[in-house]
Amino acid sequence: MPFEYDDQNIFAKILRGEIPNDTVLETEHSLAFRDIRPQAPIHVLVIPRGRYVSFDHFAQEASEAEIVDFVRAVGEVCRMAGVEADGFRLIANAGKHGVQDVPHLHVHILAGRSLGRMLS
Ligand code: D5M
Repeated sequence: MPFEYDDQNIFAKILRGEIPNDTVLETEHSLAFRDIRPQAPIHVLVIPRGRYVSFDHFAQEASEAEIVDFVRAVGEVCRMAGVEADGFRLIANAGKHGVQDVPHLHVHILAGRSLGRMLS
C-alpha cells in the first residue's frame, strides 16, 4: 500500500513556517523542536523536512543524504540531552496501534528524569 502524506498535518505547517515552534536544531534535511506537551524535562521532536509519514516510509523512500542528515540530527539532540541529563529515550510512534497523532515522521527524545522500564 503506498504511503499517503497529509500536507495539512501540524508538522507540515511548522515546516512551512505557518505556525511557530521552539527550535533546538536545524539542518539541511531535518528540524528539531521542543514538544508542546512535554512528558519529561527534556522532550524534543526531530523530523525530516521531507514528506514522510513514518519511519518505514522514510527508510524506503528517503535519499541517503536525508537519512544520514536525520540520523545525525537525532544523534546530536541525544548528545545534547544526554550531556544535560543522565541518559535519554528515543520513541517513534507509527499508525493506529503505535498511537501516532501527527502523521509526519517524528522521533521523540525524552530525558531529564527516570523514564521507567517500558519493556520487560
Ligand atoms: O506525538 C505527537 C507529539 O506532537 C505530541 O507529543 C505533541 C506534539 N505536538 C503536537 N503539536 C505540536 C506543536 N505545534 N509543536 C510541538 N509539538 C507538538 P505522536 O507520536 O504522534 O503521538
